[in-house]
Amino acid sequence: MTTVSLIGAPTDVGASVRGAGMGPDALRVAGIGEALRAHRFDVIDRGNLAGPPNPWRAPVNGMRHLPEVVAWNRSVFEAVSTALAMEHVPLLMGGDHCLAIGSISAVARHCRQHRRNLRVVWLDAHTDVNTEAISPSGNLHGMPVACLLGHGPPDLVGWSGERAALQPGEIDFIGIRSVDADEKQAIRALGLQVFDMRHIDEHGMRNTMTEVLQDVDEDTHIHVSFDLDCLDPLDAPGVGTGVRGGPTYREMQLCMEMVADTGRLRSLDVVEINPALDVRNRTAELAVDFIQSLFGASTLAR
Ligand code: 6HN
Ligand code: MN
Ligand code: MN
Ligand code: MN
Repeated sequence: MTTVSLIGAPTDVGASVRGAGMGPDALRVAGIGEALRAHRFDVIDRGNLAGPPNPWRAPVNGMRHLPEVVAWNRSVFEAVSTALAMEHVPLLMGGDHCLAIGSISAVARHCRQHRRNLRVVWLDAHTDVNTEAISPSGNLHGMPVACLLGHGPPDLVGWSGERAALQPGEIDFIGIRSVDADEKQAIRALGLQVFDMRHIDEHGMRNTMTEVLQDVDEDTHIHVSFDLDCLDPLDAPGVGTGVRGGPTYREMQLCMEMVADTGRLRSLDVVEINPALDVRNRTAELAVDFIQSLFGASTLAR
């Protein structure tokens, strides 16, 4: 039986809107553990990691709260590494999206040690490829992908054992509709594969996901990094940086189902749920709904 390790990281140090630190408990209240157990997973809730409070300061050298972001990511890196070493599926409950640095660095190191191919599926309205030199906000939740590709402050780069935890060809972005001007240049320079909303409009989610998952094989470890602002804010109001025009409920379900069908999902981030902005925990409940599909609940054959 597969064991899912729930890891809470209650912080919003990477954002400039407060509230994402309450995400882990919102997911627990929405029944994340019970939902996975109902689908016959073993679930261990590791509780919440500890870390520094949000000091609520202005950016320094283009980055807000760098020491705090480093500290939180260190804890996430350790916890995710521990879960992977036990062959559990780590499910990181954020927190803001800066935590993907620690989470995916741990996954990348694990994949290299075990000679597995890594595929990261980044579900987000944003690409999060800013660096401290080009970020308009200084918020580190807009920079995790750049750090994972080896472009960021020394303190946030190289944790996987190599300068770049990820190669550009190992990550695909889905649902994108908000990219900053200089961030676009960075995406082009890096050669990243971005399936933006325009692509989904024109080709549909089915063709998009077929392309994303085409080279997945039995040695592939799929990591999904699920930023809830990928969804339309009409469906998921509890996010700090919502952008209208996201995938529909069914499009997102199909995306999750097609990942589930591969049988290769091995780790997951669920981030950016902001209960302070939510309506009756709707966003956390929606997240649990999609997570169940991602783990194969809506496939009739299982
Ligand atoms: N997120 N591109 C904007 C920035 O400030 O860099 C927004 C980033 C949002 C990050 O939602 O994970
Ligand atoms: Mn994000
Ligand atoms: Mn986002
Ligand atoms: Mn690709």
